[in-house]
Amino acid sequence: MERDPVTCEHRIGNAAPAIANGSASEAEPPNPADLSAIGAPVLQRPTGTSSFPSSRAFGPDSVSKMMASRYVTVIGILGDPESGKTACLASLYLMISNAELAGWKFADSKTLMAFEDIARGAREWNAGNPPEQMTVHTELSDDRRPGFLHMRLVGDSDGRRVDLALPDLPGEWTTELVGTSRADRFEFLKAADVIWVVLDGRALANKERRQGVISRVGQLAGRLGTLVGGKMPKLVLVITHRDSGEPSAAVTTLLEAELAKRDLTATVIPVAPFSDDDKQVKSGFGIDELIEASTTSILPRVEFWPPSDPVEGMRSYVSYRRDR
Ligand SMILES: Nc1nc2c(ncn2[C@@H]2O[C@H](COP(=O)(O)OP(=O)(O)O)[C@@H](O)[C@H]2O)c(=O)[nH]1
Ligand SMILES: [Mg+2]
Repeated sequence: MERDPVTCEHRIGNAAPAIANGSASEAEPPNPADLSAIGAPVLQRPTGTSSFPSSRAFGPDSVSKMMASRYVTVIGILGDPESGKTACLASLYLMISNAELAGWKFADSKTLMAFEDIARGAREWNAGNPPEQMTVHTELSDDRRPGFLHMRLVGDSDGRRVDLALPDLPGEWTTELVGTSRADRFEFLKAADVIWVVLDGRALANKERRQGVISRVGQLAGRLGTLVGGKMPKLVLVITHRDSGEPSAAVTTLLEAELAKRDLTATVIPVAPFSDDDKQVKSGFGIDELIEASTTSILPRVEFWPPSDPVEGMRSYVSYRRDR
């Protein structure tokens, strides 16, 4: 400020005489309360959680908590060991994370670590060769509670947001459900919107194994019917190994007939979460269709306010939806 520096009151040499001139400051005894505060924390500890959420698989209680705040589409995934359940989830994750899933974009996932864990197998290529097994065999830390994966997607065409809760269950659970009807761990299916029954396409293509697989689907559907008590969620038959060939019309008809015996219908979707022959069928084939089928409701859409010509004396407003 262009004043003489010597006159500056903040200069060290200038400050000392100021204290010496002040009368009380030196003579006052130190306050004991101030002394005891020395070394104590300067700031209050924040009360919120200090770390990021774990992002591992959800327990059923966390899914319920999430369902309290928004609509969550719960998908039940059943199928024998090695049928391709984990592969479908890993493929879904790899597709959406590379923006390859037609019609959908990634919006969020609360369980990224859990997705990473199941997809890791597919990334570990040795010397340029794809791994023998793309997925690791599913084992749960808790044998009684399913672990859920969460993913939020946004539809490209309508901006629709869907939250999916997908459990990655060991195939042994399905085997035990069919064999011994052990159903306690499948309580969550009562809240499911969709059930995927994952079938190994190679077993269905094989004439000797085919009938066995089909009658097991029937038994499984029967067990599911008893489990959910009447109101069956939408059934999707997911046929993997599309890369080894398309399921024949005969197979689809037999599957549908088997379900019809129990008054059930299902959507059949052939998929190839991974492909041995990328030129014929690309890895991730059919996963977009699977998601589409799982997110569209079986109920017809209700037109919110259908247009109609006014009629003199008609009480349209009062009787709106009375006939539904
Ligand atoms: N080529 C090919 N391999 C598949 C397909 N689906 C699953 N697999 C493989 O089959 C094996 C068993 O699949 P997995 O998902 O672990 O079976 P899960 O026991 O039902 O979870 C894995 O090595 C997958 O990579 C497919 O459509 N094509
Ligand atoms: Mg698995």
